[in-house]
Amino acid sequence: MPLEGQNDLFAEPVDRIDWLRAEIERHNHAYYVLDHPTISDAQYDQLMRELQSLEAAHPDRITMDSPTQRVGAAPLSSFGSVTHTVPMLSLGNAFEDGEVEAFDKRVADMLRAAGKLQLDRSVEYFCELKLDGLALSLRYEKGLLVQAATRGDGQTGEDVTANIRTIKSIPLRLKDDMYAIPDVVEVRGEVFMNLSDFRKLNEAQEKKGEKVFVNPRNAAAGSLRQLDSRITAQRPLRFFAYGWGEVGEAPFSTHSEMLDWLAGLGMPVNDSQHVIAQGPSELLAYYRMVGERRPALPYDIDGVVYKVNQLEAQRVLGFVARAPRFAIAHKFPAQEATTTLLDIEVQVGRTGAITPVARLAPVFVGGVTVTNATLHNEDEINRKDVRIGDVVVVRRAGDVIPEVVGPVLEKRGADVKRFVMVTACPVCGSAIEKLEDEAIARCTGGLFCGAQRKQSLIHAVGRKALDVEGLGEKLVEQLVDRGRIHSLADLYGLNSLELAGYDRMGMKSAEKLVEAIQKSKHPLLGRLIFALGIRHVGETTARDLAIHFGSIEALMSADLDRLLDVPDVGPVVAGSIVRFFAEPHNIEVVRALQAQGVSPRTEDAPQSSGLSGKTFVLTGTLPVWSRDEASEKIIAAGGKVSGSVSRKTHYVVAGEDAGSKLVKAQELGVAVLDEAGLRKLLDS
Ligand code: 9MJ
Repeated sequence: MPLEGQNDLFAEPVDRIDWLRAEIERHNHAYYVLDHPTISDAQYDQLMRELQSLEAAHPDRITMDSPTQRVGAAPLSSFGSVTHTVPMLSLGNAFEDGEVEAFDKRVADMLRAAGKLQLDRSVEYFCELKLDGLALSLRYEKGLLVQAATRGDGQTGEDVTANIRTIKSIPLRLKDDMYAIPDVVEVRGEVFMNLSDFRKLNEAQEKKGEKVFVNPRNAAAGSLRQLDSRITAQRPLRFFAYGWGEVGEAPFSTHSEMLDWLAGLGMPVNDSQHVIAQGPSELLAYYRMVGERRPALPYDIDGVVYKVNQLEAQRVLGFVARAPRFAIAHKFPAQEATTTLLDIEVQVGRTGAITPVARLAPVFVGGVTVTNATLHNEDEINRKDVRIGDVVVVRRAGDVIPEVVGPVLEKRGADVKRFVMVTACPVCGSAIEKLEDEAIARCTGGLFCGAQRKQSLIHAVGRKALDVEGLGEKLVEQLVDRGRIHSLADLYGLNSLELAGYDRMGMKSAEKLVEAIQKSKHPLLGRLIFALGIRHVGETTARDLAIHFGSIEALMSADLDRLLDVPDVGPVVAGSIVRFFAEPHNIEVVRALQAQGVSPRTEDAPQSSGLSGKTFVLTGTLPVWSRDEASEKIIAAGGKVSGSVSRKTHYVVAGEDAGSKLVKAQELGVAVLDEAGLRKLLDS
């Protein structure tokens, strides 16, 4: 009998079980699909524990759609096979603009011939991202998830149901509050892993001494094909739906409506970055826009997909072989490729850091031909077990420096050689030192080392420092190699006549360069401090120091305590500055610059505004500004930009695809703004 009062509803544990299940899945949906948590982790755990104990007391009530069943089950000996009732198609590919134009022409011609498109109209396409994951088909019967299968050869795939149940964003039961659910609903989409989750997973794997994965796709594939679903349950897999297979009665007539319908059933749908476009020029514009945003996306994509939006038109167009005629994948240049590691050489950087560099057989990756890639440091080479002669995976994403991801072990020959770290600087012969808590080995030669001298000069004349236009790396190298420049101050003694004698320098460009050098004599103080190349002093810190001390003399004579008074300067930075000015040759550089007439202008403190002292974190893709642009504007208005959200964060500015930083902000109650909100704040 129900008791009196508020608990009436749940007087029977059995009712409470149903309520808990619905409640937990509601929170799962809010957290994993909508990216908008509605309760704290602790409250969620409490609901889960209560459900577990009720189910333990009533084992007859345990059902497959209970959230308690998402933890994984006993290992399988092999995967069963599943015959797809509607084949799982793959997509035709286009790489060149011309192929996209040809695709659109084929589609338009066929639709016109069938009387489905007027002569003067363009075809309407739904354009979406092409996730670089694994295709999956989910089968729901009477709303309940009964089967999950990989694509396989398109006709027959593998039964991965036990693994898929552990993915919290995939509903175990479809939501029926918006639509009546057909008896059979097959949802198709992509299983993938976010880049940040992938990195965390690899760190954890490494700590446990287990296999690290070369990329998110491999990690997702390995996790999906685990016979032990308890392991899959620990892996941060995600899913986005983009299509359907067998569906009883389909209440939609366009691809775009179909996605809305799937979202209404509780399926995760990628609702960002898609557009409806008409005709080939809009398709190509979309491709280029996504290409620019690609490096900032939280997951890997390998292209975009154009799909004819009208389902009736799709039906008319039909299929060729195993691909639909109504859709095409427009691929980006691959960000990864394999090639042979010919040798490993070391380079000496500005601060003496010794970086091993891979010399590679030329390979086309990320849209360019790559012959060198960084290997970061010795530990990294050992960790990745990369050997000279190996076939290696090379990655170049966006404008990021190409890197060697790892060896292809199956292709390792018998004659590969391990890398041996140098014990003396290859440029100046000085000893190499490696501090205990640092991964990086360093040449101890300081400015005695030609390599460090060159790099210091390149840094000092760079855009963010003294900004000497027309003085490139090649010229600096020649000037140092010929002994013409020993330190920065020597730059101011150069004349156009001698400069004109250097490679690729005419009299005109030499004169222009001398003018640029003279112009750089009066930089802002912060830029001059940055130009000195003090370790741990980036452009922002240099500016803070300039504002705080007001002159180079005051900075040079500051002790540790005075330095620690500067906002945002901690012991590491302060120690580095004290050590820098304790070196007589660094003082000499400053004196020599002064003797050449270099005198900086004082730095204006940012105007006191609503933003001074406020810390911002930027996340996701903003509609108009890039994150760099937004950062610059915040800093110019006196605010600070940080990379991680904490209780000290004042605002999180979130764009599309904001992920964990936004969740954290919501958990901590940090104010969240969009770009428009930020603009308002800046304007006020
Ligand atoms: C991916 N991989 O994101 C399709 N895909 O459509 C999207 N794949 C697809 N669509 C039909 N967005 C077959 C495959």
